[in-house]
Amino acid sequence: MHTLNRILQAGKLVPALEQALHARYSVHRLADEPDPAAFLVEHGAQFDAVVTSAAIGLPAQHLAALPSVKVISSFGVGLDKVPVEEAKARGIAVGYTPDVLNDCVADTAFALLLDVARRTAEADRFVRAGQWARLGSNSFGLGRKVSGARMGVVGLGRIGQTIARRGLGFDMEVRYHTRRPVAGVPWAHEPSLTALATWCDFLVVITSGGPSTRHLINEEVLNALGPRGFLINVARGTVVDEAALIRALQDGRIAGAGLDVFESEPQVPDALTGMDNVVLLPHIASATHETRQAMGQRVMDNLDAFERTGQLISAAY
Ligand code: A2R
Repeated sequence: MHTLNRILQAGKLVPALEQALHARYSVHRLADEPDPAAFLVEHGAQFDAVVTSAAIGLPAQHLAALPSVKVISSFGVGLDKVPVEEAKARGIAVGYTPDVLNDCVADTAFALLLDVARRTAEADRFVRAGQWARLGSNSFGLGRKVSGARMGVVGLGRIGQTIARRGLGFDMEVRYHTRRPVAGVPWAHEPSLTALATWCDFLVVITSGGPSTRHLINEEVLNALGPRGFLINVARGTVVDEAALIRALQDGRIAGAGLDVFESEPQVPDALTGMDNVVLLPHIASATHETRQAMGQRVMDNLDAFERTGQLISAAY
């Protein structure tokens, strides 16, 4: 038994999770403190668990001020803001919520892909602005066919494989790039990211974030994607060199982009908001009632399992 007496809530959580957490445990919200760092210096030792999210994470210096913490339970699959290495070095368990969001993130990748290719958001703006009535039939122009196109998936983990399977329903040809080929999948591995970008019509990015994937999608990859190629990013904003992407879009060196994530969220560069061939979402890939509920449940189940067995259902290492 690892009874959790006092939990530190690192930041804002979805209401249902916050409610469940506070109903079950004695929880303190760090966000209520005017000076969180000073609070942790004085009171850090009383907490034996931290609950956070992929968006908020936990600064390593905060973890350093929490000497009694035994477990961190994070809402989300991204670990780029969670100090996993520091936790591991101290034997602190790190829980997260993989798998339960695969479908919704994959659906969002396709929502972006279909939207940017068939120009549905742009067409909606066209109708609302009265342009259809003013300019008449066929005035909107043409989009790009999705069915049967070539999709390159960058990152073929849990979500990447779900996206690749969606491609089958659209009769797409699918190939992927990862550092190591994935055994037992029906799609061809492309060891060169540039070669994958050259080959495909849609390059869908779904790697993990963090330093190892920073600016993986750079000028060279975008040039390889070419003026008929579209970039979709549902991974992390840091994976794409945003300045290079803007230049490529401005020069017409790629056809368009569908983005759920950005380098400095929630800031989106004005250069992007002014373009009609980009679709911009406010990081909502997993944001459905069903999936957010399941993610919150996994945060609670991880804590519960840790209390009962010392093990997590979904452990980050
Ligand atoms: O390279 P590998 O064999 O470790 O494959 C992983 C791939 N990946 C990379 N691919 C190419 N170049 C890299 N530098 C690189 N680093 C990682 O990303 C693996 O195929 C994939 C990550 O898969 P999972 O760990 O299963 O993550 P999941 O659940 O699919 O979520 C992906 C990301 C999250 O980390 C959040 O940032 C976002 O989706 O929501």
